[in-house]
Amino acid sequence: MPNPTNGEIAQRLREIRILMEFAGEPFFKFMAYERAAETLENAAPLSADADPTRLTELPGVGKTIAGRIATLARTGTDPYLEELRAKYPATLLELLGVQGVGMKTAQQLFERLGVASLADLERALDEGALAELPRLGPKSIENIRRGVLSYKGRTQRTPLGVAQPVAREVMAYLAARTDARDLTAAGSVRRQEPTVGDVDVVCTSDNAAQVVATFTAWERAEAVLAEGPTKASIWLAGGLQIDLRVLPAHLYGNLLQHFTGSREHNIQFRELAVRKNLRVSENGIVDLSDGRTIVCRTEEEVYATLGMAYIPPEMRLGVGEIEAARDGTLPLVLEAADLKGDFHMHCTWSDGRDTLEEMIAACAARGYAYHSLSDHSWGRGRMGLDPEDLRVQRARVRELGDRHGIRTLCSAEVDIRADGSLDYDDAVLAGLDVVVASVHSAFNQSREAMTARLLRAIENPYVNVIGHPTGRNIETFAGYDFDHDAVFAAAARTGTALEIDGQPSRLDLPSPLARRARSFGVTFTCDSDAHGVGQLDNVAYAVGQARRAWVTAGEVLNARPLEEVLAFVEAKRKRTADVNARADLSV
Ligand code: DGT
Ligand code: CA
Ligand code: CA
Ligand code: ZN
Repeated sequence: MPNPTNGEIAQRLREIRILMEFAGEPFFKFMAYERAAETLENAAPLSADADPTRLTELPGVGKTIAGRIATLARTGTDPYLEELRAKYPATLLELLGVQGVGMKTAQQLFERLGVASLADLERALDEGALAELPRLGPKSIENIRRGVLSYKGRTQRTPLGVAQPVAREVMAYLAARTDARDLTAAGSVRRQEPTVGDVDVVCTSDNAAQVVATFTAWERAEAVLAEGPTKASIWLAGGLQIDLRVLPAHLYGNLLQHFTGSREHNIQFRELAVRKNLRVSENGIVDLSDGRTIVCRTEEEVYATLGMAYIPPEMRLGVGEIEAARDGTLPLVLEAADLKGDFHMHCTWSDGRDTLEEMIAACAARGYAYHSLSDHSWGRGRMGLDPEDLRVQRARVRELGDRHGIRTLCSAEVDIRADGSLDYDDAVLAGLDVVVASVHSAFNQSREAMTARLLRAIENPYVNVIGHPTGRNIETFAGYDFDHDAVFAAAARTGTALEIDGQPSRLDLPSPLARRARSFGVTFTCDSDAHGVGQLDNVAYAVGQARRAWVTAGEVLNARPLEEVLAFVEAKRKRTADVNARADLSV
């Protein structure tokens, strides 16, 4: 174990302090730990063999605490801390972190109701058990209920796929019931972060009070956290917070830019402004040479005032976009309207909810020029298509595509087995128009094995797209381990596209990796991975992630006309055949 830092030791001292207070120790005793924690945070780093007698020279550190600090520095823990931990579950700290739950209330909850965690507290609230406690009126109980929501909101991030529809829903509600204009989601939702802390919505109105009142009266609002003349915050069931701000119309550009963030982007933006003798704030841009304030109706004006290109919100991450916009090298990123099709979707033939014809009709209705049906292959335990099914589906696909006026490509999402071989043999794959291959099993292989597995799939002449390349789940799994650069290089060299999967739980490739893949010259696809008609819209999340990665339309296979897609497939088959022919000659 590495040496604990001063900060870590201070954290343990605070844990002791909280548990002592909880145990009913006298004020002066536990506060000594608080003071010692503060001292340590401001002291020179301790070594593991810190001498207890020297430690008493630190301000506010007596003999007992000096001994504990020395033990903590040496071992990372302390007998007294362990004694307290044995008596009180660690989850008590959650309870004490809830606004509205003071020390006294926490003690009562623990001793009388056996409430020792956030989950216990939620259960007790639901059962109405808190009303039994003395000195806890309905108002305090309501405060605790809000505190629980807030605690969860602070500690749990919400998937974009949940937050974005909520943002749309509340904006539609406000648009219908008030005179709010310029309704826009700001913050992390606008930047299309895979998960969000809270939802920010901004608008303009001549009647801010009415907009705020309508917002706080929304039927989905579980509790109102704050309400002012031009802003309010509500919580929904489950703890998702929505912040609303009603902005003056003439400052809309400045404020939207401010509330879109990211913080890093805004900091860099302001630094650049200062170098141009401009001071940026949410209330306008002050020209320091003459004291004039420039207010902007649109965000475009904000960026133009600083002499730079407009930066799309998804790119505002503080990762070089400011410099690129200043230098005129910011790429023109993919837009939803660039997409001409979608390569990844399932129907009832495998694990989709809607029929083949429903999926095809829905793709035609979206105005796609083409799309491909990519049901699962048969090797997995769940339903998948065997080669004969696939042959039958292929005939149906042609006929239904014609009927609905769209070119439906016959495809499959073929499992990449643990050894990198594929679930269909080459003769079957050769009969498909385009092939998606994905890893759905054996995620815990070694880095070497997983890299070799992916490379072998990429080398297959019939594999055109690697589906959800990292296998991550945005809430539960970071993705399997493999050599990203080796895979990106092979994908670029062989003409194999890497998918940006728009299913909200996946968003895979993750945008930082997609940005890296760009530097290898990789071609991407932006797909919905829809398992039903309603999920075809997921492609918008894929576009959002592509934009975060600076991906341009030229780099996206399904932004190209059908002939180019077919040529991409043909080129790989031909290239591999040529390589094999050359290999045969040299034998
Ligand atoms: P989140 O909610 O954690 O997913 O991330 P954001 O970016 O939505 O953060 P949030 O909701 O706290 O604030 C929205 C935007 O407002 C943020 O991206 C930038 C701006 N903002 C908020 N507070 C501050 C601040 O203290 N300083 C600066 N410079 N900007 C802020
Ligand atoms: Ca936010
Ligand atoms: Ca916020
Ligand atoms: Zn899949």
